[in-house]
Amino acid sequence: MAVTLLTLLLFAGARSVSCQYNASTAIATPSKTTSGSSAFVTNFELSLDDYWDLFVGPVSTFSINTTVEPTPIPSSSLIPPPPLYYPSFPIGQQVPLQAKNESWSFPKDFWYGVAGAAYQIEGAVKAEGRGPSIWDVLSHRVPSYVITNETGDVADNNYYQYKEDIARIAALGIKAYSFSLSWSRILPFGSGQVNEEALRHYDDVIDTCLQYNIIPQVTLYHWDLPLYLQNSYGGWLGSEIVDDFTAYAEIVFNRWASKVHHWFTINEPIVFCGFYPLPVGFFKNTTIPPKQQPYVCGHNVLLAHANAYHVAKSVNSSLSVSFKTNGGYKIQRTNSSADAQAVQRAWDFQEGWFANPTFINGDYPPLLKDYVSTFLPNFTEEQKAHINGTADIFAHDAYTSDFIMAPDSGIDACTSNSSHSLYPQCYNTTKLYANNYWAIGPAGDPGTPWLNKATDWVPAFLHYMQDTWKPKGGIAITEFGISEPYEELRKDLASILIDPIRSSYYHDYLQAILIALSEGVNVVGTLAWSIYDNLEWTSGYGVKFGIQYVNLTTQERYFKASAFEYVNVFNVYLEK
Ligand code: GBH
Repeated sequence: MAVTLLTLLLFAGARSVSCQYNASTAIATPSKTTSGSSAFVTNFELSLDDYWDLFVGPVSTFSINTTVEPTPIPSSSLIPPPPLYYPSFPIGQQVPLQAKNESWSFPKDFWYGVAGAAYQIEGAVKAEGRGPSIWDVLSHRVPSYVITNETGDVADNNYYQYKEDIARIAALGIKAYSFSLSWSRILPFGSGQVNEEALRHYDDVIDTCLQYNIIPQVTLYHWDLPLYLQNSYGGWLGSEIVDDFTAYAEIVFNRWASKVHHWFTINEPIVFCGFYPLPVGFFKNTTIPPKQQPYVCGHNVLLAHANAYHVAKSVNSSLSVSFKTNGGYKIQRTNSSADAQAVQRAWDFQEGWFANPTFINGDYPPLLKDYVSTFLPNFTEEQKAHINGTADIFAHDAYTSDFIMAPDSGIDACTSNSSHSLYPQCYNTTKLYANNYWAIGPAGDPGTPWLNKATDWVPAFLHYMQDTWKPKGGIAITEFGISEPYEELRKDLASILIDPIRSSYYHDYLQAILIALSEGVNVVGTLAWSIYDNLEWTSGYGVKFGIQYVNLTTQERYFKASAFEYVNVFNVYLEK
């Protein structure tokens, strides 16, 4: 009976609608048939829980799952390690060598801090309304995308232990803490409904920094794209991302502009745009050719970043807002003109990709433009003006340097052949020096073949950045660090905590910055990567960058020797 009644009502409703059309419209309107599988789309509602279950599945949790108050930092844990440097002829008690060069100093307001990023440290991935990000899928569903098949489900449990984490770096004497916001906590589906619990969480992270006199520095996007945006329109490959990122930025800047001065919009677009094409079968398909995808991503990144910059400035014009880019010094392998051209290609395809538009002229550097203008729309004059000038400091993640050379087949044979393995960049790199016998410097862990300690090249690099991009607010090294070789194999705490390669990396890198400062380069801050060992993306937890060790079974933290080395250089050289 009920069914019949309902049927009748529906029928009556339909009839009343169709009555509103006149006869000719009714005839011209085709019946609802279509063909080609791409023409059929779904349109149904999924709750956040359904969405998790469908795309990610069960996640792990940790026993500490409410916010923990910090316990006092035992003073015994703040005793520095035995000194690494001794005078040539130690007399009696050994004392560390502090051969201070009196012509070097860090300016008083130089900020030195530590950095981390949401997916790598937070854990608590389903807590308090967080929506899934692409990294939940990559780690849970794509076999061996993280080579160890580990996930960020628990990570360093920072979501609950952040008070302790902030108290610990304050106890060391560190001045700044740089972290990223999880977009899919704040907007579980990437746009639309805001999750108040997430806002309150980050309120407290920021307030805790201020309470401990730590300068909070906030990145809006460190690669953990809300899954829904990837599924809806291909994430950074879709132009819709520009408006969605802008709306997210509005929420963030309106909430925290009064408490946070140092902002970074987007972390290392070269890297995450390079993740495209994402593994087939896990996300929405795209028809954009694989080699073009990184640059389509980059195009949207520039527009999204520029919007976010202007949003921030409209909220508070005194904020410091920048991109975070990455790269390294490019050393010409030989003095051939082919290698000189290769070096320029490398600058244009790495630093220049985002630095030229934001610092120079709102447009891509010439050698990159030769390639991307074959498929990307040119920026309009209006867009160029909108993009140019949208970085207050040159915030660079500068870990290492490379020798650069032309491809064996020559540059032209590469640029004219889209199936060349080095296409479209068409330059080659090596870390090997002098007949491929010596590395550029001590190697990091075998899990990071891209990383050697090459701190000798840092002064030249800083000069190059200042001379080329002329950042008004100076240069900050917003990530630097090294994976201590084979650290994962050390099983007893005593051998884990002394990390000599990392310690000398920070010591020498900071001295290289002091040299550059003394030569007139304006360096304003440094952020050590990382606050502690964390999920090293596709390498899992075995590759360690922390200046603190984390026991992942108990979630206890321990200072490594490098933490003291890092702070010590400032104790010696910071202007009082
Ligand atoms: C940073 O990227 C990231 O911002 C941070 O999240 C990460 O934990 C940290 O580095 C340490 O890796 O394997 O040859 O394909 C640094 C820049 C870009 C360097 C990707 C390594 C991979 C080179 N990284 N790159 S390769």
